Amino acid sequence: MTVHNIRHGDAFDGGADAVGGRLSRVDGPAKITGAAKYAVEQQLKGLTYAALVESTIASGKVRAIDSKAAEAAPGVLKVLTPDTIISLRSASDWFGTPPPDKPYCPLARDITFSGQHVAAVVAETFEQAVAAAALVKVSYDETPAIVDLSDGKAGDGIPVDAMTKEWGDASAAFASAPVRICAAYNTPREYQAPMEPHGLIARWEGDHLTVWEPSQWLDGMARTYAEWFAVPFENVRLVSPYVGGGFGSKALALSHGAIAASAAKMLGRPVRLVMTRPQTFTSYGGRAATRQTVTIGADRDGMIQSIVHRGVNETSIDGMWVEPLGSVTSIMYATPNFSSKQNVVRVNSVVPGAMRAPGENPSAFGIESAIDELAYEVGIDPLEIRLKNYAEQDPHAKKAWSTRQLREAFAAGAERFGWARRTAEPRSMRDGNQLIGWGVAAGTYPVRRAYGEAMVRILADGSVEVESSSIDMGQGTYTILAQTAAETVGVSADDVVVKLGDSRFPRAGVTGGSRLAGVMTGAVHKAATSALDQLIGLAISDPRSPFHTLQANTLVVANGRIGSPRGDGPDVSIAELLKSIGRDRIEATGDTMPANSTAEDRYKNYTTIAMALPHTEGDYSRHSWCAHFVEVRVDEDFGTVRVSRVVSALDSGRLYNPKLAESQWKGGIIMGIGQALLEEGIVDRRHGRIVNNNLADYLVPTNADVPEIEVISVGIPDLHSSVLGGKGVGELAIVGMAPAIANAVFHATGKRIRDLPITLEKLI
Ligand code: MCN
Ligand code: MOS
Repeated sequence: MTVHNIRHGDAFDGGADAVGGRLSRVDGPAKITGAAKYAVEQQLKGLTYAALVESTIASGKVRAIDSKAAEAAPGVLKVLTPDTIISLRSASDWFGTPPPDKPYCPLARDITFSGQHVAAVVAETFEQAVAAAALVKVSYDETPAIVDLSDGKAGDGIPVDAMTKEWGDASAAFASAPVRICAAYNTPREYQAPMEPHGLIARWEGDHLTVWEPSQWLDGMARTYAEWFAVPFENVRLVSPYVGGGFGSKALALSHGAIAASAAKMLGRPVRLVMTRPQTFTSYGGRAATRQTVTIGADRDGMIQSIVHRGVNETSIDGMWVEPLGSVTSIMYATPNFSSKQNVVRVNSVVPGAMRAPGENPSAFGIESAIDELAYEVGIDPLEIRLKNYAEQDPHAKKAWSTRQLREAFAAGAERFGWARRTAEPRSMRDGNQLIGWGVAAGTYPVRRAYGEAMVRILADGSVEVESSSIDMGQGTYTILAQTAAETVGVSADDVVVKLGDSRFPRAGVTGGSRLAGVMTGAVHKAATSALDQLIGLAISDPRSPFHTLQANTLVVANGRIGSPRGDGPDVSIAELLKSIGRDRIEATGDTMPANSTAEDRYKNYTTIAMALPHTEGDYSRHSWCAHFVEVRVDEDFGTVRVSRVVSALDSGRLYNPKLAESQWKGGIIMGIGQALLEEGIVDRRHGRIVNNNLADYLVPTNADVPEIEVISVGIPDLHSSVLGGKGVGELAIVGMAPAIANAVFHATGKRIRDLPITLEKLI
């Protein structure tokens, strides 16, 4: 083919439409007008409705289920119990580990937590299903439950050796350090609380299953359904056009999905099953409760000599969730001696799960509180002590940072916040009876990388279509992929249609670990480049093309028109060109997989997390970074805490869309305010039940809790992290927010709160 060399993007200043532009959400109008149809809003012929029956005990066995009254209730089509539901096969986990060769039953006989699904009723209407579910009588043989981490029966737990990180001699260095800090930090169970509850519609046609379900991972969930029902992967289609928030909770196919799909198969009719709000607290796990001990040994100038860290998180009786508590502890500060170990403790709870920055979030609460304690102990400004102990390279991996604009983040944040005006003493700043506190903390999140795939199509009318089975749960995928395709091909973003959320589209890995934007902009860039190459190749070589006689070896596309880079010769629209060469489309599928990848590698890449590239792969350690500066006002009499000002400076590398990245960061900061001041799953110690299992009692921040938030981007392009130079955005900003607030509360009141949330009774 004729050589043509275009530095894509150079010829075309797309403004808001290009990568890096502040384009508003392209899915915004559909969402605001209600035109956006969410997964479970599909209207299907013959649709039936399921309702769940859940265990009322936390530990024991189901003795008997009496479903007679439910079966006789109006409209009831089927009552599913462990005895009547069809048998499924066990599915592999998200690493693709082969499953045990035993059947899987999503309805439990052995009860390991309160709220476990024990039966389900399917009826002609939702109301009939709910009414009949209330008639199912379940009797139990109850055994004592371990209600939470503080339960006397809980014990010390199981060591997770893979989490151990050690260098130097941390205990000896701690023992001989002139200044020693040692404190325990606790975080409670927290819940993702997405606005759209979990649920699905399942429909079988022969041995083909279609599942409409909000999802952070269509291909991974399709694999699980295929394995459960022993049908080929290709026979399962997942559809998830819009997702009303996930925050980590919608990445896996869960037992309620198995129940609905089983019911659909048994009845030969589509089944809809949607969680009630209380069920969203027990059908899957939120963030595990954690306990950490952080000890820091330092010299009198505040130089850290040793960090010893011990962490514990809760997991369930029969599942395993490890919340990596040493993740920030091991990289934030330079220390010659370090030791971090972790245990998990089994309690009678649903298995905890991923919630925005799993690991990094509680980890930062420990280390970023502890370093603040050290600052007061040695009498050094909390910002100063962080700079003093700045890690110039990854202290654990012993590798250079790909980029680390954390010093710049501290500087920019401090300047904007006015940190220099802070007086050092606790309780030294006030406004009437409001104690004012200023706190700082840092945050970080690793750059998780994986391979991506996308299809880009240039259509007869000159518009461009992008297809990917990745998803948009509010973070902006539709928009940034439109920008990437627009910039690469040389059209306006208005002329790009992005189609996501259907597993029939080119496959995509999990939307988790803040990786999707980097993965998918890379894949779309590649596919769009190849579509553009084809277009230009045809324009130059096709005898019917107006450019054929020019003997050009370079053409450019800008604003949807194609012409010579010098501006002489013909200038035609993409549509005119395609018409003249008799083509109705140009299509390219591109992926970023290594060239020698097999079909099996590809399947593994998209349906498991086994192929993800470690953030310390090669010569570099790759992370996003941030610094939060927070002002709180604490009422001296009532102990009420208000966050009154937040300035955060963040390094996510190059931003694909600053408007959306800022919105993501603000979302993380707001969630951090909730974590610091409001959120806590409360367990009834008699029954092991979550008491505040609704959004009236499980408090998340409202507008009144959220002050003006200023976010500053200090990132620079990081080509070690992604094709276009961006690092992760979605999870970064929640990391470090809770300790920044706790540190501000200490500055305001002189009280160090080491147990989240910081509620008023802890302050008075
Ligand atoms: N972005 C950018 N520049 C970059 C990277 C990202 O402008 N260098 C912007 C883009 O708008 C992109 C968004 O930030 O769409 C998020 O990108 P990324 O950090 O790659 O995160 P993912 O797309 O993988 O999204 C997942 C991430 C996670 S893991 C959680 S948890 C989370 C989060 O996103 N859940 C969310 N943000 C959420 N936002 C909403 N509204 N709802 C959720 O459930
Ligand atoms: Mo995010 S908790 O990795 O989905």
